[in-house]
Amino acid sequence: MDANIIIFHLCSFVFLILRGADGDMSYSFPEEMKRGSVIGNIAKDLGLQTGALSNRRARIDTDGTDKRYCDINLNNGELVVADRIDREGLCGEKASCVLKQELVLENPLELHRITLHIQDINDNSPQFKEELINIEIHESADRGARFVIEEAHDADVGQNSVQQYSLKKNDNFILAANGNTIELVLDKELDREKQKEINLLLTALDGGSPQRSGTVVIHVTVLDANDNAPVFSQDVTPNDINLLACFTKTCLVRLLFTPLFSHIDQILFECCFFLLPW
Ligand SMILES: [Ca+2]
Ligand SMILES: [Ca+2]
Ligand SMILES: [Ca+2]
Ligand SMILES: [Ca+2]
Repeated sequence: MDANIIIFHLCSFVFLILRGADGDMSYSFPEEMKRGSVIGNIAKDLGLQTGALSNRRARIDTDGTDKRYCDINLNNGELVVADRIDREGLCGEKASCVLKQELVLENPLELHRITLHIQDINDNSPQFKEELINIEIHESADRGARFVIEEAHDADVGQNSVQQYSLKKNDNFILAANGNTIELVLDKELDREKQKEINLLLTALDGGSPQRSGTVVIHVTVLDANDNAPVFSQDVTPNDINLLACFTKTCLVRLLFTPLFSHIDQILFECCFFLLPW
């Protein structure tokens, strides 16, 4: 190949790269826009006559791995949404979500990078892993005792993710939320003999507009503690005691004369019998 031709091609290559770098375009728009929604106007942004786009067979290319998310309307130069752009599906928990596309023009060949910054919208609600959380707490638990509750998740990011929790007013518990740690705090001691089970309603709220929320029921089973002494159901009179003593004594005498009663048992029994205050 002629040296001049090589130099010419080399210069063209440098020219293309420079044109490409100079003509990069960047657009920022929300996820989930309908197909055909307008992102921007490429003809205007590149300073081209509208007819130039179809004359130069303008098209959107991908580098082979990226899907084609936008398209050009050759009649008016508008860049439009070509496929669903779901920020959660594309970028997950990343704070920034960027898609790269490429505009190709022919005669002469030009490449322009198109950078799409996808903004999050609040299209997901906070969700708890379970619909019902079961916990067991002893009635002897002290006031101030804390019980960790699993946090809620929201697929959106930033303000659109979970921002706060609220616990429906109840007699025994308040809520303590510190970052991702959610705790029930015992504010008034439990009494199993008064209430064996308590249902609490916990709500997680995001900071989006409109705000979205998710709820979970916390079912508390109050476990028994030995906090009551046995009591007679009615007053016991001296006559009741005498009757009981007489009955017990009769049983013991019968036992004493049972043939199977061993010699040692008899001695022990006689000691107890004579020690009893009857
Ligand atoms: Ca989405
Ligand atoms: Ca979202
Ligand atoms: Ca959300
Ligand atoms: Ca008890």
